Amino acid sequence: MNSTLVICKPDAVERALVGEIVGRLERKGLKIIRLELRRIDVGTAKIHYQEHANRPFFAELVEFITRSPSVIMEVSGPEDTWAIVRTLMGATDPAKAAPGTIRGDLGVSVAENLVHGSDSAEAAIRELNIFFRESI
Ligand code: 3AN
Repeated sequence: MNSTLVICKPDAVERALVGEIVGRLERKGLKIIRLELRRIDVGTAKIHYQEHANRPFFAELVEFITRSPSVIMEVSGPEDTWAIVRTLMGATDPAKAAPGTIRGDLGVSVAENLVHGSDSAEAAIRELNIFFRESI
């Protein structure tokens, strides 16, 4: 499995940064296999973020990811695509995200940090199955 799930979150769509983010993935050499503009529903958001269910920011996280459309993508590369995407994304906290990364260059908020990428090969399979059920 060399595909991973990438989401341009509502803040990225609202700020018209989808082209910038997709362009960075493409310039790196990754391929967009599927791409869909979709407002994520609350049920799907809770399943997707289930590992954070007990965190204090869970309600805020679900509210944010469902407030307006996201761009949901399957992205493919030769191997370990999830790890390549995570490097391009930068650290979760934009204060720690290195310049040159998506979050380091474009974001200032830990809650609204523009992009989601699966954090392991197993997570990629799980998350692609959530968002593109028919494809797995
Ligand atoms: P990443 O998105 O880098 O994998 P995670 O998995 O630790 O980061 O967190 C998932 C999402 O939860 C983040 N992208 C962010 O939107 C939100 N989040 C993480 N930490 C906080 C926090 N301290 N306050 C608000 N939202 C947070």
